[in-house]
Amino acid sequence: MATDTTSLKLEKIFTDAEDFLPLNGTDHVELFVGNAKQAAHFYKTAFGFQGVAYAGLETGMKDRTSYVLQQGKIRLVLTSPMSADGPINEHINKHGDGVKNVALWVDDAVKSFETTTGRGAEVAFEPKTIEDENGKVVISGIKTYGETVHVFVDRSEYDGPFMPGYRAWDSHYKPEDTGLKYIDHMVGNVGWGEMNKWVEFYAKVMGFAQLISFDDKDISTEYTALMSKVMTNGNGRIKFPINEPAEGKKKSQIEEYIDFYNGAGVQHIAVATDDIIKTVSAMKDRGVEFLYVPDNYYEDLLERVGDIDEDIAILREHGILVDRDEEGYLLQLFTKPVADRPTLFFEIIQRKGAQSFGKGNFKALFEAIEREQDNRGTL
Ligand code: TYF
Ligand code: FE
Repeated sequence: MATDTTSLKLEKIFTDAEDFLPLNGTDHVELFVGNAKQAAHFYKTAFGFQGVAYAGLETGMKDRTSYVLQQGKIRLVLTSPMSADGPINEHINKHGDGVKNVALWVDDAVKSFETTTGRGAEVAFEPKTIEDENGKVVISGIKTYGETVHVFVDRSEYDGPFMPGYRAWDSHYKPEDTGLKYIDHMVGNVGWGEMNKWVEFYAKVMGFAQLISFDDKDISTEYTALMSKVMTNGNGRIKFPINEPAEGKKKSQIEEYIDFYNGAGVQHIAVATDDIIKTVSAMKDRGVEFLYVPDNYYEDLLERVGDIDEDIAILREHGILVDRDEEGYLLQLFTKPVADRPTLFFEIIQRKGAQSFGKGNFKALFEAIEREQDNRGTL
């Protein structure tokens, strides 16, 4: 591991200090899936999300059905097409189930659109106002890596369940939550040699800065075969690491993703909890599969991370990983892919001071991922 001990800091590498794209946070994440009804059941049952809103034939939506789920501040939208053709079908045909829209909550969706397209963003869709009896929402969209879109959402004049066109979804089935609070970061996988292009996109077009830490020195080791840089917005609420494959002894996990997703896309959504042991045991009980970490990971854990509040035996029982940086430590664990293609997965993370991403766990983590790749015959 690199021994540079400068603490994690924001470094504006491409732009000046002005935040020309103020973002309040993540508004929602929309997945295009083959069967939204069943996916909604999965995220409720296994992850503990609650049903919030619905749009479909009953609400006058003809071409699609969408379910909105929420837990803490995390809002997921699951959308399936209602007919044979069209862009949602094409997206699912090409990518399988995956993230289409990473929506960002802004005060002005028109200005956000004009600023970013003026700085070179490609248009996904022009600003539009949608209205119903609950008020109005203004949305606009720009393209990012692959076929992924950043939607800007201004909901300042709306007071309804999700957006105009949706109605409250009141299901009798309300499984208990699992303690998930907010999205900590969302990672994009991009093609060979494309990481810096997208790093530059987030810097120039969206005013993000690279989050520099001792973490990102030579991240590409014999185990990882990937490179990664973390981009963050002005107030630090949005963090987007970008991975690209690297040449290694084995096939890069990023290349495996790109092969199955047929291009760049969201690799993982990291969700924060303030009690990872409780969250992970609840999710396991409900059938979520996590990456397996061998027992010997825990043998030298205390030497590596020093004193921690948690009982190592319990962390070991659940396979929870720990890493420390200059500011504190973090606990994290990764699910297996949530669909059949080895593409999108989730990370459960609890931060106790640390603002980094678990570099000390990369060896154990990447070996675990490689074992899974080996089982799939894709290594
Ligand atoms: O977001 C991160 O950087 C960490 C580590 O394929 C990581 O969660 C990096 C790459 C990867 C899986 C996890
Ligand atoms: Fe992560």
